[in-house]
Amino acid sequence: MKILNRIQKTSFIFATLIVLSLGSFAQTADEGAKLFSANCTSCHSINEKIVGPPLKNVHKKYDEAWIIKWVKNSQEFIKSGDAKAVKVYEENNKIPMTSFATFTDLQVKSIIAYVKAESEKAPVASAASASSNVATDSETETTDLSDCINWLMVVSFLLLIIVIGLMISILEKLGDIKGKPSINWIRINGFLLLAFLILGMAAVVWEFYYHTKLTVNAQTPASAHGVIYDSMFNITLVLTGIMFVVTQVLLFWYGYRYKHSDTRKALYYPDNHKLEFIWTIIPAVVLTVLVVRGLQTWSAITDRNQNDKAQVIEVFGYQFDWKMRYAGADNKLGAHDFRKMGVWNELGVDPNDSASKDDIVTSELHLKVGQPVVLKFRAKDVIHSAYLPHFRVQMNVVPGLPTQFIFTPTVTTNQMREIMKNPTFDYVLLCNKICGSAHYRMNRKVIVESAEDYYKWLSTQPKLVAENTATAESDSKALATK
Ligand code: HEC
Ligand SMILES: [Cu+2]
Repeated sequence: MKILNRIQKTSFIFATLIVLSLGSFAQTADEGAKLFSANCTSCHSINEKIVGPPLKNVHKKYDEAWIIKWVKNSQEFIKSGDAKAVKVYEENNKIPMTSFATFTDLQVKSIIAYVKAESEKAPVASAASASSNVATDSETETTDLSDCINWLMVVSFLLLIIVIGLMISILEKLGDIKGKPSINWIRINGFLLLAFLILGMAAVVWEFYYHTKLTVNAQTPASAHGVIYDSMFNITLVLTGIMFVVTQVLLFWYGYRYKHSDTRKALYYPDNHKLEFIWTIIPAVVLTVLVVRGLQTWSAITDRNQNDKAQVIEVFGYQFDWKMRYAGADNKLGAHDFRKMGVWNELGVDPNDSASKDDIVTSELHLKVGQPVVLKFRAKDVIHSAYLPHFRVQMNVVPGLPTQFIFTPTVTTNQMREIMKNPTFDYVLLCNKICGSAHYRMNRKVIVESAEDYYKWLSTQPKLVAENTATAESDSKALATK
């Protein structure tokens, strides 16, 4: 009995340990997922090559200590002459990887756990496709067959055109013999013009009906100025739309209605000053109204007098990601200098400037609802373009040329999720300028929330100077004294 009891107890302890360790494994992989998506996805994915190689099964390729060393500072590691490090570097055209010197060993381990978990997911999928081998085979067969059919169709289409061409030339020869044309080309062309008009207009209506609702402009704007912006867009669309319909109908209808006729002579009508005056003045007035309204809106949106009320956030663009810098309690961004950019200090913030002491750098853009915000843009390498489609915000991000955009977000992420009936919806910050091979990776989440939630989140983010640059400073001092 005693022995049984003991076995029961030990197995209970074992079970608890297993559950706990599994739990903590899941947790580290979870933490790793977050770190990975915030720091690595601009260059890496599990299965495809982006800037760096795919990381699938990288935990099998190297031991943990090697990966930790690599992630913390790959350049130093390569310089130290490690054979494996030099090899990856050379295989990847010597593109330097960002160093993550601030990561703890545990953080890198959690990323490895995540990569491991993701790597192990993939074989399951391929096993599934292996078991359905039969299906895959028949699938390739059908594609082969449909390839064949496609070619047959192309050939028969060409043959058809040749046959029609031959028939037409026979008909024309017949007409020559009879002395009277057997095909009335003028009539055919007239009807083709009319058909083109009707089909074209139907296509326009279809396109508007099906695709407009898929564009971001069909959604409620999430900023104060977005409402004016949308109304201007719609007014322009309606005016140009009316002009489009009127001119196209006239163009094609006249082509059909007044086609050549042997019984009618064209009227000679060289000019009419009154008419020309009217069709110059009306578009000129309409365009002036549109342009003036546009100018007014633009100067309201870019009014620098709003600066005092607005919260300052820096948006830093580089190949291929974004970083945000929050000005902290003083609402002043610390000075920056490209010469200070480095492993510890990606944004080149000057740690000696008192305004940088409370600056915070993050990978997500968090905004307070109803609070005017001025985004100050800075680029590290090439021209990028910050695009926040839901807020109707877009601004070039140019190296050496500060740009900014002031706006007020009015709809929180949660409210927008309800409006769109999509519980996973998120606002985005995109790059809208093709800036290099991984341009499409410049895609970061934007979260609009209450001031309360915002401060709660901000308080969990590390301060830039205290955490990173201070260490960098002491490091460089240590180096200098060496
Ligand atoms: C700026 C782009 C960039 C970022 C960001 C980046 N890497 Fe890399 N990584 C590379 C490149 C490029 C290589 C290939 C080696 C080289 O050229 O330096 C590489 C190689 C690696 C390797 C070796 C892969 C192999 O197959 O040998 C590992 C592991 C790795 N990176 C992990 C990470 C992790 C983890 C992160 C995020 C914390 C990260 N990288 C972020 C660009 C990047
Ligand atoms: Cu870009």
